[in-house]
Amino acid sequence: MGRRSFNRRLLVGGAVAATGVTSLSLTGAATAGQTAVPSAAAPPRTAPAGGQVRHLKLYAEKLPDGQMGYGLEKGKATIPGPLIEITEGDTLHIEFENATDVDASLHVHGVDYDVASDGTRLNRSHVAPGGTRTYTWRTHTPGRRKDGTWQAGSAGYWHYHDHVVGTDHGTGGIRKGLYGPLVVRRKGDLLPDRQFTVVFNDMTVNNRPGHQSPDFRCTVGERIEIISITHGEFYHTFHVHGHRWADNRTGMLTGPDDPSRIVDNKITGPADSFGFQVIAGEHVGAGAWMYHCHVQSHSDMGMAGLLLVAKPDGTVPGYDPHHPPAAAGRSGGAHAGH
Ligand SMILES: [Cu+2]
Repeated sequence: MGRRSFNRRLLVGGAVAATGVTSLSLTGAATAGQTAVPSAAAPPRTAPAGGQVRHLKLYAEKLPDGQMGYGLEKGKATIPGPLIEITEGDTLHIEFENATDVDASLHVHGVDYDVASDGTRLNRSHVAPGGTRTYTWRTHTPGRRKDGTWQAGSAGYWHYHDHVVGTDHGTGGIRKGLYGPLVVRRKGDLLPDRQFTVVFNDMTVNNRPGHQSPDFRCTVGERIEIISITHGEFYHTFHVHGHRWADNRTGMLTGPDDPSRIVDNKITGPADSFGFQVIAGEHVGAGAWMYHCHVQSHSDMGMAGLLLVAKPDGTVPGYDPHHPPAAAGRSGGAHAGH
């Protein structure tokens, strides 16, 4: 389940059929199931200019285990919800259907919307059970205001979540899994071959029970993108073994003079989000590389999983999937990662 739960993308308004796919990419990156073929010579694809008007249907549902999730099709809700990708300048109309038996909503971070798309009970922008509502997210490019000052664009690693289940702050909805990632690209941003979303929610990763955190699989040389979101009551520190990134908007340096700090660990608090791209296994090779919260008691309690970087033949050196370190917790996975 873990492998299916992290890499779900869909091209809408593009050429890829939607059936059975549970996320939305409007920037042309690889889709789920496609095997990216890394090439050392070919430059990575980049995000095209925005300015499109997009439409998307999104459902909120109760899952069989009592949790809740967002999905692009009925019966296909996931935790986290679908990865939605747009480009600065795009407008996205989301027809949201509340298929749960309680009031629910869709509230987004980072982009532009009016109060009717806020997704809170206080301005009546939530949805009753069985109801639908269209939420509109707008984005803009960076530029100079008329007064000469500079305004930021919408690009970033953002997220969306319910804001009404349980309390007027969506505390119950977030706890049960009503959240998902949103990536807003800037024209020219590099596009990844593969994407993984890691949500530290209370003491879980992606609402999975302790010591059952998802593993993420890729092939050495692929340009992978990790989207990190935090929810719940605690602070966490996201760490991945063998890889490092720039602590800026894209997670990548733009050139030799980019002063962004290089990190391999980042502290996050509730509702924080960030992301980055790395070349899987670059300078370190294929292997079962741990990722985990670096708050020691949190990793001990199971907030740890594996970034499985396979060799081109599909094998992961030192990793035996038939003997997962479940009994001893993911801490046992350290053997595979070292
Ligand atoms: Cu933690």
